[in-house]
Amino acid sequence: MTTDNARRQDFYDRIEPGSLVPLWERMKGLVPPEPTNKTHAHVWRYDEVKPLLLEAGDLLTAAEAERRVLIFENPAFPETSRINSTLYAGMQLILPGETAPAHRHAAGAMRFILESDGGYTTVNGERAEMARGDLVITPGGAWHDHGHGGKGPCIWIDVLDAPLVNIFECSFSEELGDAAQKITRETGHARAEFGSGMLPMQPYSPFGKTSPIFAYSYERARAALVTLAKSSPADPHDGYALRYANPLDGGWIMPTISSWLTYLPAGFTGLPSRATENMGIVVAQGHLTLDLDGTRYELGLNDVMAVPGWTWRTMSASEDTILFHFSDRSAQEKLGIWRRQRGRADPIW
Ligand code: GTQ
Repeated sequence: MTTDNARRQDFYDRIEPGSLVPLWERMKGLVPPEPTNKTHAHVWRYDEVKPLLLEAGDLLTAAEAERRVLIFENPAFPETSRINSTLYAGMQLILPGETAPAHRHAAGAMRFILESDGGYTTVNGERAEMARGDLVITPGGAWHDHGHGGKGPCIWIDVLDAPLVNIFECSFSEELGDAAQKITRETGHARAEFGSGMLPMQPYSPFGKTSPIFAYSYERARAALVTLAKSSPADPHDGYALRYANPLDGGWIMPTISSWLTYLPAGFTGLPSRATENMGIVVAQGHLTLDLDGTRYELGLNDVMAVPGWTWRTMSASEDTILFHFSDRSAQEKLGIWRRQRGRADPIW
């Protein structure tokens, strides 16, 4: 036996310089019998992060920083700028009168607005006002700059698919050179053309695989959730959930990142479920109690949490609660690898 092992080791040592490795020593790691998620469940508290971000506002201008952001870096992935295995997220600040200068990149971004009185973003020449709870997207490749003509700090959560783009080694980026783009279209143009329950007669997709609507209103979404809760039962696992949808195909609004809003009425206690997607949660209203594989997490207003995939999770809420969810489900579905169990007996295959 020992001689066998010694002979094998000798073989491995001899093939190693030729950049060869025996699969039979690696099989379990290559195709694990079930997901072995490395992402840590981690909470970033708004009342801890916001003062630090405001302090950064004193250290440098938005123009100097290009983007003044504190990255949510998962403790499981130091130095990688990831909130979980596949996604980037951070908290961005601009102050009145500032501009985060125009640039574009292959990575796509979505932004969930936490505080804004007069903040706006411009995407390919069209401006969108940003109000609390709004979701604004920057499609991959689209020019974008952010500005603030109002009062107080403007703060939002950025979610980018940059880690995925970088796994594929497909990143491009460039700066425009001017702080702000020229405005070429009326504010509200995209929403009028694609987001009023109607579509252009001649089909076209200005942002390719990303939704042509780049600003989704919280006011409208919140009203929709509350209205549907009046006359339909909550999903026993997910509460009332509506996803942000691309009006051109009904799919997710970005090819890589999924996003949805969840409404949990006061007293909601959910059932456990789990899915392979790597997820993040932002509390938009109320308070979430989340049980993850038997560990309890309490999330308050504007807190952000990284939720590892394939973990049994159960949501409950003692007051009316609204959550912004984001995940890599959109990418996983395209690759045909997304799986979910809504009960322990649910089949995986
Ligand atoms: O606002 O364009 O958090 O390019 C990271 C990279 C925000 C942005 C981030 C970015 C942006």
